[in-house]
Amino acid sequence: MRFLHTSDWHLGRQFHNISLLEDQRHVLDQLVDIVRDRHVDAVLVSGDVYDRSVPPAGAVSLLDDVIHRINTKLGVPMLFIAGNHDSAERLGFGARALARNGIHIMGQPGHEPASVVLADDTGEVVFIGVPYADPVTVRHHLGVDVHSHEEAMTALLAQVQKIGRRSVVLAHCFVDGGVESESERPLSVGGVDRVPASLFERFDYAALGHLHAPQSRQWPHVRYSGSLLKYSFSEEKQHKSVTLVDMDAQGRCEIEKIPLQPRHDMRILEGYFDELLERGRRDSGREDYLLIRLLDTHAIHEPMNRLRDVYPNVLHLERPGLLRSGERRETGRERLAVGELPLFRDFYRQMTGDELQPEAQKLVAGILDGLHAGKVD
Ligand SMILES: [Mn+2]
Repeated sequence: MRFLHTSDWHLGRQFHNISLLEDQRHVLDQLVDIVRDRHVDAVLVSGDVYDRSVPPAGAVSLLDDVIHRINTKLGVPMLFIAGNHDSAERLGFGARALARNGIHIMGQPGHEPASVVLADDTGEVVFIGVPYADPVTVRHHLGVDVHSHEEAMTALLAQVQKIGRRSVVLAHCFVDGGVESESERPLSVGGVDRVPASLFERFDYAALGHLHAPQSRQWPHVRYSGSLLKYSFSEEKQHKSVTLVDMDAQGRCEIEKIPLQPRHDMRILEGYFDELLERGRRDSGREDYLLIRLLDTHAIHEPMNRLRDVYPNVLHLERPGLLRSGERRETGRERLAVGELPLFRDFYRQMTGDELQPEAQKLVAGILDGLHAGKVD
């Protein structure tokens, strides 16, 4: 049995007010190619299919298109569970009807976890779907007294009795010790959202979702595929991929990470303004989504617009050079290392090409004093 483990598509996500839909389409095209070229038997999506409980229309059409290409055209079954970003009810629309065509959407926690049996020439594999559910929801659905995510997941998995054949579990949760990224929405406040990896040991493969960095926990078969794209600058150094799993007749898994090539990479650039403008003219990744950290200690007029002349997708600008070091708690003006008069001198120089003369400096200093004393409007 060969299946493709993916998760955290987050269709419809915005990043710094930019829609990532075309970036998502770009990697999903690659995913469809992988399914076809590698003769995949099933595609798994372990939650956070959409970014929001009410996804934008474009995200719904994109999912519809991907399902059409993978399932209708290539005839490959797809299995989905809901993540903490999905609305279980909305994701689950038409699930019973779609299941007849090999689209298995396991949105809501039931009395027993939903399961799907797929077979190949070495026998059957049961896929068990444990959609995201917080302790309150599990209490409600199962009538058990659980308070932590660990107790909730334990209760859900306790419903899975003897399996007696090869098994794969799909779950959306935070396994203890996992590496976090900034783009994950915490499942609860205060760290009680962790579940131990040992809960998944007895399955032949655990296809996990929630953490956006690809990683395995404790055993190679308890694994996060990671998100389709980088969804925060904290993921700058990650390599996004989908996980191809080859399961043999005994349930042993061979794992291959297949990299995805983003339409725009996400990078952090650090340096001096003039140097970055210069570098940008030769940079083949000019179109990447960038966070730029300027080290200059003087004020620069309209740095964002000027940087965007060479790097059109600068999404965020930081000016550590203008901030006092080691005083991170201060906010706004208090944090500026450079006084107002020197800032104005920098501005004047950039606007006129001349230095502000001593006489004019005195005038500006007087106005600034007046402002601080509340005498000038
Ligand atoms: Mn996610």
